[in-house]
Parts: sequence; C-alpha cells; structure tokens
Amino acid sequence: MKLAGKYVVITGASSGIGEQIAYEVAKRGGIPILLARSKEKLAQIAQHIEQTYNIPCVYESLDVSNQEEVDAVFDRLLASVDIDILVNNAGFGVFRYVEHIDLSEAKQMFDVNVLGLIACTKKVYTHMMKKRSGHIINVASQAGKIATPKSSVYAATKHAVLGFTNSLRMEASMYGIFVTAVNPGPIKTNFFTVADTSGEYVKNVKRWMLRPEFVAKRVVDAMLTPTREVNLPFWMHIGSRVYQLFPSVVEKMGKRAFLKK
Ligand code: NJP
Repeated sequence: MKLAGKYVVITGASSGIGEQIAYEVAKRGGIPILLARSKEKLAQIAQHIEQTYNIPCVYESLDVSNQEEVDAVFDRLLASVDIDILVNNAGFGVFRYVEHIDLSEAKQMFDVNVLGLIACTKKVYTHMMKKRSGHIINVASQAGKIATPKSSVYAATKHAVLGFTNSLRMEASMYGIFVTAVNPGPIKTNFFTVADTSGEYVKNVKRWMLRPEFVAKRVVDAMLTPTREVNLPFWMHIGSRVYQLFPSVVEKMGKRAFLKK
C-alpha cells in the first residue's frame, strides 16, 4: 500500500483515463484530488469514491489553460494539502489535415496540452523541491513519438510535452522527484468525440483500442517509482522505437495504416 495516505492531484479527472486513475488511486488507499472544468461530473466521481472506497475526495473546477485559475486552485490546495503526486492528464486533440487547421483551435490545444501542463507542474514542483520528494506524471501520447497524418498539431503538442518532460526529469532528479511520461495509443474514451467527429478513425482502430481502466492501472503501478515512461500497447512502443532508427522506412511501410484517420 505505497499509496496509502498519499495526495494525488489529477487534472482532467472528469472522464476517461483521469477518472479511472482516480478510482485506482482510491482503491490503493491514496487520496485523489480531482480537477477539471465539469464540476458536476467531478462531484459524482468524488461521491462514488467516498462511498466505494471510504476515502475523502476533494474536487475543484479548473481550466488548465487559465493561468489565474491554475494559480488560485493550486495555492488553495497547497495551503491545506501536502501534494505527493501530480498527474497532468487534461488534454484534447482535433484531427484535421493541415489545410483545415483553425489557428485558434491549434492555440487552444497548445494552451491546454502544453502550457496548462507546464503551469500545473510549476505550482507543484516548487513545493516538491522544498520537501525533496514527489512524482510528476505527464500524459503525453504515442503521437509524441510518431507524428501521423491529420494529427500535426496534436502530435506537435505531445512532442512538446515529451521534450518538456525529458528536461524536467533530469532537473528534478537533483531533488529526489520522479518524472514519468505516459505514452498510450488509442484508448476508448470521450477523447474521440472531439478528435474524430466523423467516427472514421474509431471505426478503423476499434479493435486495437486500450481500455481506460487498463491504462489507469499501469499509470498507478508506476506511481512513486522512478519509471521513465509508460508505453502502451507494447507493439506500438516497438513501432516507435523502430521509427526512431528508420523513420523513412516506417513512414513508407506504415503509410496505409497511418492514413486511416
Ligand atoms: O479523454 P477524455 P482521455 N482544463 O476526453 C479534461 C491523452 N491521450 O481520457 O474539463 C482542464 O475522456 C476533460 O475535462 P473537462 C489525451 O491527450 C488520449 O482519453 O471537464 N481540463 C477531461 O476530464 C489527454 O491528455 C488518447 O472537459 C480539461 C479530460 O481532460 C489524456 O490522454 C490517446 C481541459 C479528457 O478526458 C486524457 O484523455 C493518447 C481544460 N482546458 C493520449 N480540457 C486516447 N483517448 O486515445 C480538457 O495517446 N480537459
């Protein structure tokens, strides 16, 4: 029960992986703190956690792209709670060909997926530096390793998350703080109601999709351990390794599969 009594802040906790991580943390005796914009959903999840696991569960409304809100929410939390783990999970993607990119949408993706994650990290990191322990877990993506058609902006945000995470990991090691990147492939969540409005991508990859409960278990297994990355599924991880060595070969051989969006 290494998580017993540990405070775990989860952004994007109102659905999908974030919600499942919250349940898994509570199941293992940790105390999840839920953040997202949908306060009503958070209230229901918190109530379920309290009733099912008998764990106190606090939640707050937070739009991670709003710097003032990030400051206020984390200042309030840090005044009363010693945060042990931060899971930067809030994020969204929109799949479009480059000629159809809407710049305000692209900016919003960067504001949430990248700058929001950096803002939340900064608030918790200085606290963890002082106590010389803690764990920051950033949900990136396999799209942060291999960029594929129709996901240029989303892939750019996740490449940015991985770049930030890799640098942070080296700095944080000086203070005994662990930093982990989570790189999943497609997962059955609400993500695709925004990312893939035509439903084409989901239809094509349905049989490979990961269950959010499975991803959550793997993320929670890594908590408070010096795990560098959680890469799922395994075969996609092998693919991204091969891509790093032979990018043009993988782009040629995988072209048909990559175009299935
Ligand atoms: O998606 P979904 P996932 N401020 O839509 C929140 C990555 N990922 O669980 O604010 C604060 O069920 C939103 O809450 P709300 C993906 O990039 C996914 O799949 O109430 N929170 C909700 O709780 C993302 O980083 C796949 O609307 C904001 C949560 O984010 C993470 O996994 C594959 C927010 C999204 O839950 C979780 O996504 C992959 C904001 N401005 C990586 N905007 C996949 N599903 O296939 C959104 O490689 N949220």
